[in-house]
Amino acid sequence: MISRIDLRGSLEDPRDLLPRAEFDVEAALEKVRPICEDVRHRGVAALIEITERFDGVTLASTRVPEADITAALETLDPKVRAALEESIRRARLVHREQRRTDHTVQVVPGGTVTERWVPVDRVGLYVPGGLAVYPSSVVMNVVPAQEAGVQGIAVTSPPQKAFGGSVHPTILAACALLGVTEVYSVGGAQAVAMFAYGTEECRPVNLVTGPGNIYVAAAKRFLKGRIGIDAEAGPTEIAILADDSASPRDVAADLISQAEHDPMAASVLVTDSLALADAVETELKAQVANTKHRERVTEALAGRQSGIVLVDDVEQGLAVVNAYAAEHLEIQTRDARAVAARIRNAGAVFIGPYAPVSLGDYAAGSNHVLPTGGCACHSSGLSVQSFLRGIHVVDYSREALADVAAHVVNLANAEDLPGHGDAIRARFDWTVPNAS
Ligand code: HSO
Ligand code: ZN
Repeated sequence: MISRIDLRGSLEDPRDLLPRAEFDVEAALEKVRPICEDVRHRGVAALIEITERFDGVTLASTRVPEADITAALETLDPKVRAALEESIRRARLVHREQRRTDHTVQVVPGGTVTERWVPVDRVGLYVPGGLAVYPSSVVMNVVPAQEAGVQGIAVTSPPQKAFGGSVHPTILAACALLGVTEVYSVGGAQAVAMFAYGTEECRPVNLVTGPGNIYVAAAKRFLKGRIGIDAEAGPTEIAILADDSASPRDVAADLISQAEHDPMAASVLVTDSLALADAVETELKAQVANTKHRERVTEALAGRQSGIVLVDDVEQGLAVVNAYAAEHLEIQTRDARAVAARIRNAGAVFIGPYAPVSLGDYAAGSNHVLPTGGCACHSSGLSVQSFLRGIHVVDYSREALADVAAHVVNLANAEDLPGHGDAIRARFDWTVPNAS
């Protein structure tokens, strides 16, 4: 059901010993390039043809009528509506606080540099379809964009055959709750191309965010530069660092919860307790048999990307999880807060027995669009900051420039760029010496 990796006594770098799922974005690029080019040159006509081919849906228009978005909210199950509203409220609470304020530093009297935070003008948010429906991802993309002050927000999601070729009504309802009125029923690489190049029906955007399949990731890689991107999201991952104080039932349930996303999802338990490892395996067998998506859960747990890693102690466990840099990391040990404080690499950390990843997926207030595939060692999850640019604003008086003029001229000459120095000297009637 799940393999074991015994690192007890091992002095090797754990990075080489922890397998990850194959997620070859480079290989998918080949397929994605002609799709992007086609959308670039033929716009909506290309999108309609590609959608017919891949989704088996004939679109009259790529844009979802605003009336359909409002109607979806009217028919939304009140329980789901209340849950989405709570999820939005909590996410807003957290994300509102992330907004950085402009900051001015006085470098010298009369000379200041201000960092001014400005939202991008227009963003395209990708909400995956595929094996599940993700209204929660609408929340996780839209809330930080709105809190950043982004004016133009467009959402796209794959068309669903079961819903007349439109976007899933729960996704539309989530858009309605958030006040998003621009929604497209386009998925895959073609959706990213639509956002990047623009079409007759969709103005181009500056930034595309949100997780998707490998073709979405490949299109992001291909179009990066023309557009900004958040990350190339890969299959989801959960790592749990646990000792013998953890509940095998809860640990197993959490491993299954993320395996449920995708046969390629990774569920990794790192523990110094053989008893816990054995008990979790027993629990997994029992719980997987009763879980709805047991086929893909079994495939994910049995895959080479998942496993139970045995370590000597929590100390070695910390080294392992820091090397792995999981998208989601749960700490289920004694003194979990102190252990969590020593985590350096993770998309999000969940402390103790009552902070499972599914809480973060829906309603902790944190964001669930997080770095996968080890990218947590250099990148962060989605936040308000993802939608802002910091612009340096330089404001110097004549006196402040005079004060530093000779240094600029000398550095310019040292770089053999005397024109740079002359731009300073001209302002002082060439009186600043041009010593070389
Ligand atoms: N665990 C996923 C997010 C999600 N889970 C959405 C349920 N719905 C990636 O962080
Ligand atoms: Zn999840």
